Amino acid sequence: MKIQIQVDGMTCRHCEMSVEKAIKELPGVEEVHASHIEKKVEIIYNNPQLTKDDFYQAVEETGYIPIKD
Ligand SMILES: [Cu+2]
Repeated sequence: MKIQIQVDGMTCRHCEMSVEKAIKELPGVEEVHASHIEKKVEIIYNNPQLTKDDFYQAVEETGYIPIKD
């Protein structure tokens, strides 16, 4: 499964890594690519129980701002 979410507040590679690390801790997440320039996070995962809200929550816990659609 693949999903893309919008995240505000990232300004550099360090921010991207914080977001990537937080999302990678969710069960079944295989790959995370965050871009502060595009304000996007792409997630590849293999767990049908994960929802967008789980990703939003993981981002919020890092202090960044998910743009919920
Ligand atoms: Cu940063």
